Amino acid sequence: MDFKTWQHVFKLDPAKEITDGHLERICKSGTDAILIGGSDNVTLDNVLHLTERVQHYQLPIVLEISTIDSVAPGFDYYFIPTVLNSDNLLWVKGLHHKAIREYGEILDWDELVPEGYCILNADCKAAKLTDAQTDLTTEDVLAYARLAEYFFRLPIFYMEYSGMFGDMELVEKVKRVLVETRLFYGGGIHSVDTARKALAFADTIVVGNIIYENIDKAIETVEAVAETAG
Ligand code: 1GP
Repeated sequence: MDFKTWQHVFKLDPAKEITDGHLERICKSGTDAILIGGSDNVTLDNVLHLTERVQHYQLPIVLEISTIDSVAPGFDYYFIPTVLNSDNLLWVKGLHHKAIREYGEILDWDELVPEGYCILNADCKAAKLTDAQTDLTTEDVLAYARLAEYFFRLPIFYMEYSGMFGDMELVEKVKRVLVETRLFYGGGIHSVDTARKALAFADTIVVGNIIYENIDKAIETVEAVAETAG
């Protein structure tokens, strides 16, 4: 199992309700992995509860860490965002420093995967929470991508449009400047068509909200992967 081969990931929010039936459909959909993460009301309790339910299925499970208090053992990977377009150092390296100060001795560094986030939707919760500077030109975004690839050597550059479908021309341009760093795209994928468009340029697409709004449409997004592979 290697996250570098994943093309499609469902992001489940531990603060949101999902029925057993819907969870089963998500986990048996053919997606490559389940990512557990959210922006608010993420607690150790709801993370553990959701994780336990997902563990019934033979799928890689990732915890995307948003608060130190809700970190639990037993995941295949821990994705750790560093928000490249935030001027608030807490979200760039402050929380990371705090966590390493506390758990540095016992961490399994091979399980930790840093993600260079570039948050591009000013209205999303993550942008507000992290004071992200979302008013960016193409050159700004390309520079963040190169910063991730060549300066910080991050394994993932994550274009985060959470809640809206992003600028695919920009996604294409970013993909062209990345070599080793994987391009993750998330935001507003709510059909096979939007999944297909994003997957034309991104290495990995992340599908979130639609799971809770229209389960059939969410499941349909996985079809885009089969098409690319074929
Ligand atoms: C959120 O990038 C993910 O962190 C997915 O976005 O919820 O808009 O699908 P959506």
